[in-house]
Amino acid sequence: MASERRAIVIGDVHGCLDELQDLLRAAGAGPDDRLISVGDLVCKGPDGLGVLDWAMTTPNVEVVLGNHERRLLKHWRRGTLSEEKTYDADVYRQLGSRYDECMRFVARWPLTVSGPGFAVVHAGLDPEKPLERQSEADLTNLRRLPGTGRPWYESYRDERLIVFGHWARRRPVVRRNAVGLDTGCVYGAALTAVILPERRFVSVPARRAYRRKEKWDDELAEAA
Ligand SMILES: [Mn+2]
Repeated sequence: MASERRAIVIGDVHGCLDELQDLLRAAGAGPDDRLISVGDLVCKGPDGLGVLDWAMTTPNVEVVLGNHERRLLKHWRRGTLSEEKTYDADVYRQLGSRYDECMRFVARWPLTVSGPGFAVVHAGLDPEKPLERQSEADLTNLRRLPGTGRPWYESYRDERLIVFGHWARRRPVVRRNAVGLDTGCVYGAALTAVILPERRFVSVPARRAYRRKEKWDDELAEAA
């Protein structure tokens, strides 16, 4: 019987190319694996162009749109440059003359990527709606549900495993039907991937802290 193709879902890279390469090595990633990024390949970290280059030139890579790419894309489509975040200028500097080429590439990224029994989104979803009816804003930005203020995944009841990033914790969120992979590499913690269907976690330490983080939201990861 042919074994199911592995999917290696990779947490928020934020320009940390060295750690991405460490992680791919640690996971034993090869050309037969599906490599799926939760998005936010760029911004905050040192080498956004290097990471985009990896995604552009590696045929088995799929990326879902992150909130940072969504912001860059919105400005690119308007013909403006974003000044919404202090680090946006760094991204433009990193992309340099390849800015247009990079934005054309990012413009093709979907909001979700699916596989057998799982779906990957950048941030979260409204537990009351099917995946096909989620808003772009929720998929790229949602952390806590309006009203209760609780994390979206605590109210998510579906069987389908949702793998997400966006919410940096020192440890991954691991639940029956939801896995959160942002372990704050850009803040000096770790870059994490989950290998499906076996659900094996692989993590590599950040080589250094590229940005400071004042406070970590770890309390809920502990409770999960
Ligand atoms: Mn994000």
